[in-house]
Amino acid sequence: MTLLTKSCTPFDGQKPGTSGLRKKTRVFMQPDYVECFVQSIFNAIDGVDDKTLVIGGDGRYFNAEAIQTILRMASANGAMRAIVGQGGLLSTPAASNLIRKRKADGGLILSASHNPGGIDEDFGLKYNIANGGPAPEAITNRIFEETKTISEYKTLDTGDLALDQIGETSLGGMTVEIVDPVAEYAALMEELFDFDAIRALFAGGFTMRFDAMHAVTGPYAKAILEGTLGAPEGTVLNGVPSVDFGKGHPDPNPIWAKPLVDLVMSEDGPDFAAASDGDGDRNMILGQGIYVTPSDSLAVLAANAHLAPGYDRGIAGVARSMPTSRACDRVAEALAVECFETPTGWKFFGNLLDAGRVTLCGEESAGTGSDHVREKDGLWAVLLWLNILAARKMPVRNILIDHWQTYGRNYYSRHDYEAVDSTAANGLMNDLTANLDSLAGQSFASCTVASADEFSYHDPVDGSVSHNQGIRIDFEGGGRAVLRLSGTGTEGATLRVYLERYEPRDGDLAIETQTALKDIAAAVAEITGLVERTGRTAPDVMT
Ligand code: VG1
Ligand code: CO
Repeated sequence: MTLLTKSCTPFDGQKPGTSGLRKKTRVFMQPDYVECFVQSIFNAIDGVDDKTLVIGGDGRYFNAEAIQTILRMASANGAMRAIVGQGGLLSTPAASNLIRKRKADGGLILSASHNPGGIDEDFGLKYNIANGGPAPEAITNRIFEETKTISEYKTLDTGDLALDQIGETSLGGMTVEIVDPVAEYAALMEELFDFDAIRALFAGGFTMRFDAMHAVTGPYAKAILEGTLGAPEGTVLNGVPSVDFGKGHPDPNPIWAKPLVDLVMSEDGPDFAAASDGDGDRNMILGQGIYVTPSDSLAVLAANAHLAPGYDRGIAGVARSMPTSRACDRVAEALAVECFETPTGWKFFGNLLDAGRVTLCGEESAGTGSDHVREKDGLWAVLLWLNILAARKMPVRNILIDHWQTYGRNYYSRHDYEAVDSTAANGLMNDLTANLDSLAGQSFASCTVASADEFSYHDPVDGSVSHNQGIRIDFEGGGRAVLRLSGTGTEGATLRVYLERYEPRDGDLAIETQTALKDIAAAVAEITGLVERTGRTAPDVMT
């Protein structure tokens, strides 16, 4: 086996976004593309000599090929050990857990999350640090700088390694350890939750459906829900991972997981339903006849986490991304714990979790998690809900109603305008930014702007500052709109408009969500000239 140093020329645009580098699969498949990015990661972290890396992905098209490339390069760059999920599979939270449990120096996770997979769809790659979380901006910026000047990479002239047998083999001087992707993760879940209570819940006839959307959580959900917890076979739907996610869009929201939503909305639907995304870090929660918005889910979990053994001493604090509704802020206030507002993307929670300032965190984009790993965790959220349902012995709907009657209700919805012309989307955001200072006091579609600003985050742990993290418009009476451009899209620009309105606990708690937010949506359209600029009269997705 020969060590090769190959010369290469930099590719444009290898800039990690909200969650790593995401591009069309064919972009990643260009000769040297993965190699240039991976060598740039290695260079940015002062090499991988003698290091241990966790490597795995969500199983999408090109996952297996990219892993072989990464393994050859890790070995050629002097890594000591690579811990790889069997068949190249690891959910994002399971990878985070493995990095922590095995005290690895970092990990490479291959995923484009909720985006479709296939040769004409999306692919992604990101680097996680030793705490198990996505690399913070200081590192992703360094990676990007490296990609601009990369001139050579190291690899081996070997063939592919079989990844289907659990155990150790070697590749050059590096040990490759192939592990069961589920085992360590399942053990962690058992430490956090009252499995006996959940087992009793299922034994008592409680029904559930978990839609794995043909993505990575299938084996995890089958092992834990149907295996350990005794839910009947058939509880897990679409549980076999496939490279193109059954040609679907593995995004657990009411649009892409519509069959599941239809099922729980029907009269004889299950008591509880949930879904996860391509890489297993997102979750959607439903109860019979009701959809739980991710922001409400975070608030309910914060208010009830103490019912699970892993959190029975209470929570230290909560953090939410800026566009996430402020429902959890009210819970934090009632619990007298700290509440933090961070930019979009899980990498901003890492410092707060490491410092013990927060126990739970969440994002409106169906991401919830805790200090058990450093990624959001779809199945974890589902199991915490199950633990709460087992403890409180009431339906999801009643838990939500009770929550709103205690804290008031934050009506909330996100409107996405996808594949918008980039120039038009940037123009909209730039002009809005330029006019921000003049908005306060003006009225639009019956809403008066109380204040408007561009969000900058001052990390309270390491003092770093992140600018340009989205625009916040607060309206009189407690309404709010947030606008930002997606950092995970691969086609044109995706404009995200986040709408929120608070209704106190003695107010009307049963308005249809879009109706409740109609005026705020109209005000945003008027302020930004949305229809004229984007040519869209309605969003592509509303969550
Ligand atoms: C989106 C979500 C964000 C999430 C990110 C990664 O980013 O809005 O909340 O952290 O995806 O999630 P953006 O920049 O497109 O809005 V995942 O499940 O793709 O790892
Ligand atoms: Co994801």
